[in-house]
Amino acid sequence: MKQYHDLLEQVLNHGISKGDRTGIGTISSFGHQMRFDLQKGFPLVTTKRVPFGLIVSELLWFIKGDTNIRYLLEHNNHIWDEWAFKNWVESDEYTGPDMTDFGLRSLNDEEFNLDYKAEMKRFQEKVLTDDSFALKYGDLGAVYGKQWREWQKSTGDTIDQLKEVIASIKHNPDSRRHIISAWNPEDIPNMALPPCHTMFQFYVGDGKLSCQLYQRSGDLFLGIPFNIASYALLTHLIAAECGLKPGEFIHTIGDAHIYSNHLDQVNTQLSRSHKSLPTLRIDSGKSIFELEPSDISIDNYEPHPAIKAPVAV
Ligand code: THF
Repeated sequence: MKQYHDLLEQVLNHGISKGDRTGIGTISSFGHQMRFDLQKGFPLVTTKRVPFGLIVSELLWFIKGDTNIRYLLEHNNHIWDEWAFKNWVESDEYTGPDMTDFGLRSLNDEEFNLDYKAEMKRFQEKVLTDDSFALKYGDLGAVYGKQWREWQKSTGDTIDQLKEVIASIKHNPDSRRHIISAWNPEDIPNMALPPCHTMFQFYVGDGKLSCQLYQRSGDLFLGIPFNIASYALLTHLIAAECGLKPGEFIHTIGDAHIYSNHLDQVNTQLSRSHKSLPTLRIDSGKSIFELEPSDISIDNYEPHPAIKAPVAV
């Protein structure tokens, strides 16, 4: 994963200081590309432990077309909690302590952080146990799963982009239109967060399936290791579905940034040496639409220890 360290170094050394939506501040640089040959091992970062199980349950959640965090909570996956929580605490029905700007305040105010944690725990319990609450406040709106599987047409019916792309890869491999878009301008106001991975394209050559992602915005320390592994996994799954071998994953990023409160972590990570890449194991002859998280695992992953960092909301 030299490509990933090179990008961290490039942004660290040549990026510019830039404010952002979250108020934390970043070092940022525009327009970068990394290539990963999926024949040379599975691209899971080895210079810190990356929780692969969370990547699997998030990707299967997208593939199911689900947009409600209940499924993620059932799989102990909390990476989307803050965005659903935000809708809840900003709603008229919420009567607990004021949670305005909880992302920033939980970092800077220890007393507030305790209230926030208690409130978040209550929220998670309610999404898991109360169906009507979950329907209303567990849902992130028209995010990835919805656009991939049920893009809303003006005529009333919907488009299943994932099924259509799998069919076009199988029946018309040379096509230059194997594209899935999550960027639906009309639906953006209905999303908890506009999609960061906005569109991706598949390419078939030499019996191999490659994928290129255009990501408009990338949190290099926390999000990008997840995004690389997630799209590499998706490429493996679709290749298996279509009887192809995995080729390359090409990751193109618009605003590539390091949050100002991740700098110590990035420097720690850059001081570590790379280990050999793990391999992916998919235990089933199931179709991509039937896979369960327990069907997918990783072998020979011996990374350096995890490095904690706060996520910007
Ligand atoms: N917002 C920001 N600021 N960064 C992101 O990476 C991001 N995402 C998704 C949506 N908004 C984002 C959410 N994806 C983690 C990883 C991916 C996320 C969100 C959070 C994270 O905190 N990872 C920790 C482990 C967490 C855990 O164990 O629960 C890590 O150390 O990797 C980009 O798609």
